[in-house]
Amino acid sequence: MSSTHHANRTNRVGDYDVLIIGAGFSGLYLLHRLRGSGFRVRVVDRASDVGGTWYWNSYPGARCDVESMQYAYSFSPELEQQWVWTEKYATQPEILRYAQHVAEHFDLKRDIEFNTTVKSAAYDESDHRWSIKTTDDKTLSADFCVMATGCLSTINTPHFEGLDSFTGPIYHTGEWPHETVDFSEQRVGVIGTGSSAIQAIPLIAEQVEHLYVFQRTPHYSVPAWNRPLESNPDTITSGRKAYGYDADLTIEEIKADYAGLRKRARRMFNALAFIPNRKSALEVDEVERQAEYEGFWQRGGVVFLGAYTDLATSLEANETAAEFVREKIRQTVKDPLVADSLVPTYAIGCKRLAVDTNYYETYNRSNVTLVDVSQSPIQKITQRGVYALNQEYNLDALIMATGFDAMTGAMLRIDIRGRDGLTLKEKWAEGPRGYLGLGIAGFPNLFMITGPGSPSVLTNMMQSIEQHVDWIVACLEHLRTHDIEVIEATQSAEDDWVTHNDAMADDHVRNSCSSWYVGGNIEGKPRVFMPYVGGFPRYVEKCNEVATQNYLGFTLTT
Ligand code: N01
Repeated sequence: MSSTHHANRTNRVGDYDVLIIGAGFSGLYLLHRLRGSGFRVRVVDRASDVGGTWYWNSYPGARCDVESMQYAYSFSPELEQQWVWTEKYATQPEILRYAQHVAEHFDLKRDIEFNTTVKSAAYDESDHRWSIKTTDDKTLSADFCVMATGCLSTINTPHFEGLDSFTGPIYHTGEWPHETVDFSEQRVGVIGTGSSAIQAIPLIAEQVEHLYVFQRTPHYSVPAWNRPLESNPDTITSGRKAYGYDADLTIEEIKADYAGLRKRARRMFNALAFIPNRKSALEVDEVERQAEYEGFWQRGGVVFLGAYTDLATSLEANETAAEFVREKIRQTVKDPLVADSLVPTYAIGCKRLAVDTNYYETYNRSNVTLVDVSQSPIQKITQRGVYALNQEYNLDALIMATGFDAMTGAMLRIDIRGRDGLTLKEKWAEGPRGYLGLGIAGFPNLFMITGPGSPSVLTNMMQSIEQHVDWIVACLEHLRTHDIEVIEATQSAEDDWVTHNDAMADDHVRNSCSSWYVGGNIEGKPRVFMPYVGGFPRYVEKCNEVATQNYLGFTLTT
């Protein structure tokens, strides 16, 4: 650090107080905060610009499924007032412009190295420093290293026999080209029907000659009812207002008390301001239940799962909501056989609920074919297309909407070595282990932002990112003030946290199917429920308690 004990090496080129890997929303905010606090910081990112996930996921239809007024930083009231979101759910280009605006406004780019991929990160016990090596053989070192690598940033391309033989272009939604891809008059195949596919399919279907969707598991989706953000309070319908949702406040109303909205959000399980129903789905009769689900359906968005308190905790309660959505699918999709294939049987919200515009309606188009590979997997990819159900589907282009090696992939693709040469790969062989999703025993002076074991992907990521960054900055300031060189999670604190996590997730509805939350989409990945399912407020309380008790569960060494 730039204080006393490391003063002799602070002027060496490539030496910093803190290295941050990733220039997405985590890395940007952390850089801003640490620089403001006098730390010497360097950020590296493999992309050629800021934005992280919003840089890479530029496929048609990509948007955030958290409302734009809430999916924005809260740390700067000036930024909150200045930026104008144009739609209820912002598009990927608009979010990327926001990230670029933040980088410009706070002059962040001068401390970021783009087009720089980290291949290894090693802790040197002799001088308590991290040293990272990049693929272009550059070395950077620092007292602390922070993995701001994102939860969904390592794409998953499943192994299909013959994939290399396909003669047309293959795209992945998670690494989409930045130039416009024109599919007009083409036969296009999409493999996968998760959130990315659900956003892309309706738009691609409008362009192509024919779209073939290869579906292994159907996904639940609720409507977005996306709309321009009105700035005139009078245009909000009284019905929606009466429902009392924060989402239906106008821009002016929110900006008049943005802090209030954030405060309400932080009290919520998923760090999203909305008004949930406080009843159990099982304590009301069928008529009331249907009316409530209809109200949430008409409101749209992921908060559908807030229609009752027990949709995430009781499979019986969950089934009532699941059946409501299944019925909506049956009503929307005209061909009953196609509708049957699109109806999921598992619990709703177990895989992350998708939010769509015209997804199910798209299957009523004559140029869209659903290929149900649930009973018999895709056999191979040929030169000309996809071979499935003993038939070749001839394609001009193939889209992999096959998701990510979530939560651990981005860290494990870097060769991370901690104390005694322990590799993270070895440490996480049976699944990720860490303390609060912030620190890892055996890996001193290394922090994660929204790592496994924190609520992260189950919450509004912006709130979780800010909470982690604020915690880490306060921690580093504390270490500097007290001349502490090394901080490391203790084995017992980590074990207790992992046990607590597992116990919370044990009977949870989200743990009742296969999904990327449990690594189920990656062959050979150990099944562990990775995000913390105990909710944002409880988690924050624990983090604050740890900090106020002199970083309880961490050893601090001067
Ligand atoms: O990925 P997914 P995604 N053969 O893993 C299928 C966030 N996100 O990119 O379910 C055939 O959900 C797989 O099938 P199955 C959001 O958190 C946010 O869509 O494993 N199919 C599934 O259908 C989301 O949850 C937004 O049986 C194969 C699909 O590929 C997360 O990113 C927008 C297969 C993958 O779905 C990931 O979403 C988009 C195979 N071998 C995404 N392997 C926002 O709005 C996999 N599949 C913010």
